[in-house]
Amino acid sequence: MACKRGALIVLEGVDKAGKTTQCKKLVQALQQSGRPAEMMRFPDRTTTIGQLISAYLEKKSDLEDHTVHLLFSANRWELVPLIKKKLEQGTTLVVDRYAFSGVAFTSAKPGFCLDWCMKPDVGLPKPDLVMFLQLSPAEAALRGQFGEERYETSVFQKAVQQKFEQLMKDPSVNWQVIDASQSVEDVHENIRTQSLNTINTAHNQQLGELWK
Ligand code: NYM
Repeated sequence: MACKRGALIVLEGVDKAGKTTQCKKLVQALQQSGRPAEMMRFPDRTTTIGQLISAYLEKKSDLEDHTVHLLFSANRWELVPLIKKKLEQGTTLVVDRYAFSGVAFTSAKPGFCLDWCMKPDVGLPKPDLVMFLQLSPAEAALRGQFGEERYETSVFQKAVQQKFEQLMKDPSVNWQVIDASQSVEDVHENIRTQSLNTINTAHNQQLGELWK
């Protein structure tokens, strides 16, 4: 009997929303309940392309804006064979950022439109569920200072938030907004419930293609 496929679950949101903490907690909870699950994150800074991106984010190098956008996308495409293999094997993937961050961050720069930014990611494996961790800029500020990396300013993050809101209007993607201002445990419970429903339905569905 062919094994049931895993679900592709993505967490998105502006910086400080708690994505990484929640991805880790979700993977742990799924594994503890006997469901194979692994975490992935984008950018994946371990690959050759990921190292170019990492140096750019750390301001150790400069890259032209279109170029770095395409590198972020290439960094997802290079992981597609692995993503498909894991899902086919029945492993659920919990992904910290995906193409939505790619589009939201680049299109927040002057001179970029959503449409151009989406193009390179058209056809990527389509997430079965995208949870947007919603946190107001004021609440994000209460969680402490931004780091030193590129894009980590409140002005830019506000622009990114607006781009995410535009992307969330697209009904072809299964968006769920999660109130990230609650306690870590309450947010986790919400995310876990949504994920379990998705894992159960993804079993019987074919993996889709994003924005196609
Ligand atoms: N980012 C992330 C992009 O600009 N484009 C992308 O495609 C992705 C996946 O990189 N500020 C930005 C968002 C973040 C930064 O940070 C990665 P972190 O802390 O590794 O998630």
